[in-house]
Amino acid sequence: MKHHVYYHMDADGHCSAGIIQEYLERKYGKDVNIEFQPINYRMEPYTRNIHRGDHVYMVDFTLQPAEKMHDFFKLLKSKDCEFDWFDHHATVFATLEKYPDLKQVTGTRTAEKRAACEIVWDYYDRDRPIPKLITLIADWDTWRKHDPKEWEKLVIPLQAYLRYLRSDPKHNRELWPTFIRANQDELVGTIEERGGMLATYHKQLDDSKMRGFSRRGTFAGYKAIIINSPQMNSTPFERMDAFAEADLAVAWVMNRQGQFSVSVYTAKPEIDAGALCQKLAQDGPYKSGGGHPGAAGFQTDWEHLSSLMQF
Ligand SMILES: [Mn+2]
Repeated sequence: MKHHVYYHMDADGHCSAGIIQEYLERKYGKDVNIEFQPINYRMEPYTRNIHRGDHVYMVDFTLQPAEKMHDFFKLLKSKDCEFDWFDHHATVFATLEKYPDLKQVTGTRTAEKRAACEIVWDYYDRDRPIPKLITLIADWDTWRKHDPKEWEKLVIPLQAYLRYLRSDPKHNRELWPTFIRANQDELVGTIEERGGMLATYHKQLDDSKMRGFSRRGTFAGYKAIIINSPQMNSTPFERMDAFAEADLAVAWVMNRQGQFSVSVYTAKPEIDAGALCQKLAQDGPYKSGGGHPGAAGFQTDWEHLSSLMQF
């Protein structure tokens, strides 16, 4: 029997998959057969290796559009697979509403401000105290800045450190079991020191990129700061003076498939970036998009994207 773990390609998804890996290694031994399947909105899930009776997990992710999620569920059902599904993105509830039979899938779908790695931990490991590492990743993923000092000192440095270490369990099988079992106080010291240096350097690169390449204009009718760049989060935008007057911060890039991948952020509570991205995705050719009220994304083509931007 094989375990197939599908997980969102970010720190929360990597960590969620890592928690399942650590759990399975304890339960079945280190040689347990796990196939890691990182996934993102523009990708098709690779399902050809799924055989009768396998155990399938999907963490921090819901296939979009909803039909795709339902087809995946039906495929697993036809192969008598066990299926555990965990997500905390807004898209999950629209999907459940459209296909109520998905509610029978085991796992956790939450509307609370909790990260996938936390709900996955609670499901498999609720009797062990949650490692500090996981809470720091969850704080980042759900943008919980309850302690601004810790945010600068640990939360952001941990993101840099995880990227440096290549935290995708598909590429680094040792990382998550080691980190989850580590003395968390010592690990926090390492994150602060090594991650801190990486984060400072990263910040300097981001700021020079923003100075050199961002433009002010409108996006889908909203006042926006727009940049042509991959791998952005909202913090370089937030450090700009113009951010206070803007409704949206937008980063777009042409991906390897030739599609245009657009990230949209907002600090305005009256704007729902997740709903906006879902709508804009429907207006374009690929129908793929969604996310959180403050941070979301979608895929489209150049014709549609260029029509959304005015300078
Ligand atoms: Mn997440």
